[in-house]
Amino acid sequence: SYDTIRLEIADGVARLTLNRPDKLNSFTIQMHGELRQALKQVRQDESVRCLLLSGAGRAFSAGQDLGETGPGERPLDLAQTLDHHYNPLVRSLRDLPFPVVAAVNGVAAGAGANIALACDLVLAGRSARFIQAFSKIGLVPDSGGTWLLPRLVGLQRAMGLCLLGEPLEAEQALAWGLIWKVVDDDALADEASALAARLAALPTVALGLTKRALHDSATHNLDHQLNMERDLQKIAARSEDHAEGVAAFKEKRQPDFKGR
Ligand code: T3D
Repeated sequence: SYDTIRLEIADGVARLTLNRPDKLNSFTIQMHGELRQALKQVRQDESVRCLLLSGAGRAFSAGQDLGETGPGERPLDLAQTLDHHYNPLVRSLRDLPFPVVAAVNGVAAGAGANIALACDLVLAGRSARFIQAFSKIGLVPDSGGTWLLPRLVGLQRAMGLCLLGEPLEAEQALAWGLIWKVVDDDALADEASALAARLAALPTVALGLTKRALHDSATHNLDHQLNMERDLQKIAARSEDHAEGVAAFKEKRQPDFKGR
């Protein structure tokens, strides 16, 4: 079991909760270590068909724990922090072969914002705020923010968010296409669980490949992407769930997908 996170796996859904509510679920080295372990566990568990990431208490995450090292003791080489902790975390969320949902239950600041956005679908409570807090402390947005934000909201809005570091309210984030859906705060847990359960009942192989194709499209031209679709379709077509989907269609019944 873990100290700084919680992990529960049931009915095809892995629920991973950042659990340092007193410090707004900010990231420490210990939390990064536990997240690495948990994500490895989730990846190896063949029953898992969706990951749901959320935060305990009133925040999703306030990013790096700025108190972890005292003033003047901050590691001078933040490249190491990114190489060892944040970048592998973003990559492992991206590389999971099934959908990852973020339920943003409150403020998501700094790396906390960009890790939420690195998930495949982002659901937010109405009082959630997204803050590219980096500029306020003389840092550059990290955890993929400078790559993802221009793609999600366009260069001008990305620029404003990153340079000014002001909070973006959930409704505005939705209007700008940063996130999938906003729900009332007290409905977030149920809505997020329902979405995760729904995703976990879909054909997981196809969803995992779809996620990969959409994420990789950002760096491909059309020819490259057409070839990728061909290669992934070949894999999807060999899945049991494809056969089940077609059989269910022909028999006019609901499919029973197994995630294989
Ligand atoms: O190592 C590296 O730096 C590399 C990686 C960098 C990636 C990053 O994420 S850099 C960005 C780091 N994050 C921030 O700069 C955000 C700092 N926090 C805030 O701006 C505000 O706390 C929030 C806007 C997130 C929330 O504001 P509010 O008013 O709702 O809450 P609060 O009162 O500020 O915070 C509540 C408590 O959480 C408070 O502790 P206390 O006084 O009750 O004991 C506060 O100090 C603590 N807290 C909040 N954020 C952090 C934190 N403690 C440590 N680190 C934090 N990031």
